Amino acid sequence: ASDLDWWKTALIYQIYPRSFKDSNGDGTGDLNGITEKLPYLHDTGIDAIWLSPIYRSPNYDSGYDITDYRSIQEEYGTMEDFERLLNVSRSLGIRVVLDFVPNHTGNESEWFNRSIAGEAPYNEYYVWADGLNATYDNGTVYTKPPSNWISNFRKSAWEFNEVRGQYYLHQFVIGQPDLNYRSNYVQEAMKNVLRFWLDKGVSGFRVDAVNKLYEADPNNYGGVYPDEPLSGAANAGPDDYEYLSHIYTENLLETYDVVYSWRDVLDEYITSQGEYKIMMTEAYAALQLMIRYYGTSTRNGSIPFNFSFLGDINKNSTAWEIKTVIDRWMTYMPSGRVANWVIGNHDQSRVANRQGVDRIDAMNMLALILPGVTITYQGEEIGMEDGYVSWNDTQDPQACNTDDPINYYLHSRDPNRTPYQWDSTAHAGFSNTTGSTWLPVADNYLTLNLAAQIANPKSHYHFYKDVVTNRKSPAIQEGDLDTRALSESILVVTRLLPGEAGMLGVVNLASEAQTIDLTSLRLLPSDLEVVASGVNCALEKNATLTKSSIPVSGHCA
Ligand code: TEU
Ligand code: CA
Repeated sequence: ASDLDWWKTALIYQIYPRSFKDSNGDGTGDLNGITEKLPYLHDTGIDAIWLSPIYRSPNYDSGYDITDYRSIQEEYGTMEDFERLLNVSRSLGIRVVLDFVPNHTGNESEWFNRSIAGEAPYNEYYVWADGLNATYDNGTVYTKPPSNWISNFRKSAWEFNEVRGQYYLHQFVIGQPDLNYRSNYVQEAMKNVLRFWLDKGVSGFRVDAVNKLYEADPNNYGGVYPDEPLSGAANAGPDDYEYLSHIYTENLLETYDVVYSWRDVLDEYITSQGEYKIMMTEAYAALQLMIRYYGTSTRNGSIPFNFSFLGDINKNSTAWEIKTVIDRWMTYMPSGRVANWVIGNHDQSRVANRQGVDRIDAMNMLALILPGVTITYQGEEIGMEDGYVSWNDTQDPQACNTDDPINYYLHSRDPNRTPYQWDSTAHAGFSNTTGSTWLPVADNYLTLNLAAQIANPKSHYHFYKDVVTNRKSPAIQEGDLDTRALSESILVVTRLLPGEAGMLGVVNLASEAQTIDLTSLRLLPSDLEVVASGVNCALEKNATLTKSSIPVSGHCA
């Protein structure tokens, strides 16, 4: 695809830098490790890499608490290392997309420290508020937070700062103070962060937690931050995020204009760099709210991540249900916009755990043959599984903040962030440290690793790579989409383009082999080609369909 159109069908590989490849033996992944593995990514056929945050950070939230947006995390390397990564990527035809974290900085940032000190204009960079006076039953007066808001990672979203004598808002951990988007200074400062990296030649951004940018404006509520109503969610305690309905802290309408204004910044670079810059926004929200990120009839926006494969499909989903999930997005998406498919990320259980090992190939295939952008989270191409991380080894604040050494794992994102399993050597080839790796390597690495899968033609990796090769066909790049559930267990996806070989993907969710009657589909040109079928083994690849039916293997026993 051309430099202006590449993003419309980009296969983007999400790299979690801490866990991808450690080049200097300190047990933590780094930029030179990524550069070292670029030839592998090129050989796999991906178009771009998205790097989870690589900026300086004390790691209260694994790098999403940023000290300086224009710096490189020391344990990951230097700015020169980054520029080398960019150059090597470019020489291989791989574009680099960065993580842009606009909702909050880290609490070690200079902006925050100047804000604490009350220095203009930083004084208004964050969401500061006075505490409220309250009285205990015994008559003692005390101060309580400005509202009942709860952090995504449990407990009050307000933290008192002694020096400034006020509370600041943090929708995530205490070390992630929320920026104040009602300040024009913040709006401009963040646009300049985008420009800093665009000037270096990055190809766009994944935008973090964008639906948290704005909170209710006290000016509209008699000068106070309004309390959020109880959600009524079962099993949610008063410290849990799910305890409240987030009507004042999520998806406020002001958000969209900011996203559209970032699009304008990115578009400044189309002429100067001759390349379209992608923007993908992360917002877990209702479909109608996500769709608005695309833009309006007069303004362009971003590509909202489509998280429905993560949230709305499980181990028991039928072919009909999966079809519904696909069709829903395609129906709601405004015409002329680009879809996006996500089957995993660093915040969610692995596909192997969420949808089951039998469905790894099916999910990879769907994500790769549907129209639009697709994201592969590192390790999904080999079907990595959630690793075991003990309470003592736990890093994720979402788990630590439960203070519960027994049930913490229900909230932990560490299991899906364990180091990439390259081979069967020590630390799975991720690191040659003599100590320990930042998170333990999953103990199945001796058998589940890339090297073993490269050696096995029936592996997840070879299946993935074959579909990636097929993805480059005109039919998958541009063809029309048709989805059909022939039964509870057979899902058929076709991509047809007049004058080109069509592409057909069949998912068999049953454990036994089945034969499907293609004539019943009534859409088969004689040159339709099978991309892949079956689940996990015995794939019917590249068979030209001159016959009226094809056998579809069941998943591996
Ligand atoms: O996640 C945003 C977000 O909404 C998360 O709370 C998500 O719902 C949760 O992790 C699911 O378990 C983004 C990043 O992807 C995440 O890693 C960060 O922790 C978070 O923002 C704060 O920056
Ligand atoms: Ca916010």
